[in-house]
Amino acid sequence: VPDAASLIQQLRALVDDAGFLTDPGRTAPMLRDHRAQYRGHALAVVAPADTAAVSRVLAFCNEHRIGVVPQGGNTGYCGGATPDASSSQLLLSLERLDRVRAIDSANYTITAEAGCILAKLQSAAADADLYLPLSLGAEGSCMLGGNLSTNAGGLNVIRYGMARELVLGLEVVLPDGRVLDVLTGLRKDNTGYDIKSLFLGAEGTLGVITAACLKLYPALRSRATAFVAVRDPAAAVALLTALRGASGDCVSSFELIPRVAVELTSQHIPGVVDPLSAPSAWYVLCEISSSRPDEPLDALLEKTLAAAFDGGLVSDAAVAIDERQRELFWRLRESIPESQRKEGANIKHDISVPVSQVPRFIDVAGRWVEQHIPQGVLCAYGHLGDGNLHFNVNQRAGFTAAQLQAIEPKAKRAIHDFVKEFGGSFSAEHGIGQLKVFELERYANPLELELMQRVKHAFDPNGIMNPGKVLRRP
Ligand code: FAD
Ligand code: 2HG
Ligand code: ZN
Repeated sequence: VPDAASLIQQLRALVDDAGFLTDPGRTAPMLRDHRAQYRGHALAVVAPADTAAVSRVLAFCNEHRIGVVPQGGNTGYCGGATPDASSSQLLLSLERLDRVRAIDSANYTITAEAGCILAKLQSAAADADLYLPLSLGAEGSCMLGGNLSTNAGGLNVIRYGMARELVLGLEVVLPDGRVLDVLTGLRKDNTGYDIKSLFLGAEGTLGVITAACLKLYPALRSRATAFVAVRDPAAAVALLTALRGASGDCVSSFELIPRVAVELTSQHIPGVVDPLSAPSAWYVLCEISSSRPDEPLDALLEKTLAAAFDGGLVSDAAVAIDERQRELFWRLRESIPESQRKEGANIKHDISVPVSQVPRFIDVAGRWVEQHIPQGVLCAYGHLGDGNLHFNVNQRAGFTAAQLQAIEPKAKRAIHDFVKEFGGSFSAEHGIGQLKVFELERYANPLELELMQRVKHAFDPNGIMNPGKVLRRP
């Protein structure tokens, strides 16, 4: 059996010089997760330059039973891209696979490699007068391969779906090093099982995504954005229904924001101010958009808001008058996670229930938080249009992080049990990683879990792909 030093030497020979990372200044941040909840040690850190090099590395790891942890932008919330502490796993960064391979304007597609930063892909599409709708707060650093492997959601799901729904084709390196090339741009292709879809949301446990072909849309030419004080979450849902109806289903974002998030972002994030003059317990940030130029969307939004005001759903609203103001509204929303981090510790629950059930869920689960977590403040916000709330609890002033963290297991159990009662999901968009492996075992449909284990075994019989993530090691 080769020793670690010999394995490292052989791995080094499989990549070019720039692909073998040893500088601790570079590798240290790659060996902990974004929230610094997990720290790992790796046998080696490699960043192959192309698909062929990824293939060589995986074939070698499969032969020697070396666990492989793929990593993109390392912005994931569940520790999925962090190796364990054994120093026996390989960290495989996709960051150098960063080429846009093609844009086919008539086919409305972009083909790009896994290490492309999402914002770069959005810009590439815009340069071709097209639109890539995948958008999330981490878009300046998360990468396409990570987005697809977590089946990321984000801010435009209500109109365009999750990352999965944008994928037409994939290039994937299988654990044994073979390259599965199904990188087509076909919108119609009913030729047997949809194998590629299994890699979407698999969090690197079945293979390594090296490239993808994504759907694009016509560029947006009209847009209206409002920051709205709503009476309560039920009023927010009623406003959503009204806006969907009035706009011909042009709602592209519909985000719920509680007062505490406005306070935290105004306090911690430079440039963020409360857009409205009087405080309100709840707000909505909504956007309607169209690819038709000069559509009077502002007028339509104002008319809908005025009717909601008359109906007692809305107490005040600001419709963005220009791009600067629109950007400020979005900065407030997108910097909520950062402002929470600056405030102190927080417990995250990334949950979803049917949109119609969100108000009752906030009521029931919110009451539980109030009664059982005196050391925490509920900060429930997120993608109301998708029924997805970040039902987070922040550290309350006067209490320590440890005091909040002590209640985390009990809180998680109670909140996730409520989610189950409501027919919801305990992981709406952030995935499982290593954080929620036991939650998956507890709440998944047992037959579905068995099928997942069988799929894992079929794709990765030696168990080298991201061991211990999503599913427990056998
Ligand atoms: P990483 O963190 O590097 O990896 C995530 C998982 O994918 C890991 O399991 C990793 O092993 C695997 N992986 C990475 N690349 C590959 C590959 N090429 N092949 C196979 N497996 C791979 N998420 C949302 O869904 N919606 C949001 O609105 C949202 N907002 C966020 C806002 C902020 C400020 C932050 C910090 C995060 C947010 N996230 C959100 C979470 C995160 O950004 C997403 O999950 C993102 O898609 C992860 O991409 P990444 O490149 O950083 O992946
Ligand atoms: C968002 O929607 C992200 O801003 C982060 O998904 C959520 O930090 C969180 O809980
Ligand atoms: Zn989110």
